[in-house]
Amino acid sequence: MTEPADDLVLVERPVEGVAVAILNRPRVLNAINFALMAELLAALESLDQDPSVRAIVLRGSGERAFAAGADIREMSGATPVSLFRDNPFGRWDAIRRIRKPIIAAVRGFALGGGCELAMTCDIIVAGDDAQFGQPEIKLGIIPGAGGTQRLTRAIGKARAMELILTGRSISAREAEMMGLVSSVVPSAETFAAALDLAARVASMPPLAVMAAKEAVDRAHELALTAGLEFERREFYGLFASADQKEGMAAFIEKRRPDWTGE
Ligand code: CO8
Repeated sequence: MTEPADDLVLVERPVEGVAVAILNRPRVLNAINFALMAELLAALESLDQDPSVRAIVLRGSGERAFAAGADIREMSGATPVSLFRDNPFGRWDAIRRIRKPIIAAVRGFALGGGCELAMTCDIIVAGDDAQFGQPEIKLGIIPGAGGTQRLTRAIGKARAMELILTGRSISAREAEMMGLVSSVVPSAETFAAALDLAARVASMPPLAVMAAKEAVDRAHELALTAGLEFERREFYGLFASADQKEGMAAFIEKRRPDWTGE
């Protein structure tokens, strides 16, 4: 099912358990304006509530870009007052709270806010034509939606500092070598590879998937002892689920498990 073509975000359901959200401003390389971000958040929150969705793929429309950043034309008119009053970046915090895994399928440019959006996802699958970067410095600003924090955590201080201070973009291969992306595939296969990965995640028990996402996310935020405690509580908690009983029974009985999400 595809929404009307003038939507800024399209939602499709190509395979069972997986939803695809598509940034749909191809003429401006899917530049992220405030309205697109509002639509994206609404779409993701709705998919997060839908029990038939177990994993989400996020991609750009067209072949040239995932997203070439915040919409510079729109952003150029912002003032500290308008930004503080409207708090458009507050939506980024809400995306972080989506509990289902989101896989970014990146072809072409993922720059500025586009790179930040990809990094807000849980896994990045890159086409070999992908370019990642935080070029904000060339506009007289700095990354504002997590770039200084997430890129540093992903690739380390020295490399993040170099990229953010110079605005240099990196290729998909460099991004893979630095640990920013989980895999690089031929560009034409990017979406299919992300979809395949999402389908594999969607075939796993959904409570355990959400718990695992939460626990891995905590690794970025908590000291080791607190993170280990969090993991242990999630682990213990899953023993209250029907899927834990089913998963272990299926192993012992040498059959495929039938997950209920309960
Ligand atoms: N904003 C608005 N329009 C854009 C953007 C953008 N970020 N990127 C591309 N476009 C438009 C171009 O203006 C052009 O439109 P038109 O045909 O009307 O002139 C069209 O897309 C095609 O782009 P180009 O002709 O420039 O294509 P090229 O192949 O020559 O170049 C590039 C591609 C290298 C990607 C080039 O377009 C570029 O440098 N774009 C800007 C990249 C950039 O600086 N991004 C960072 C923006 S700042 C930011 O993201 C801050 C994040 C803050 C938080 C996020 C909040 C949402």
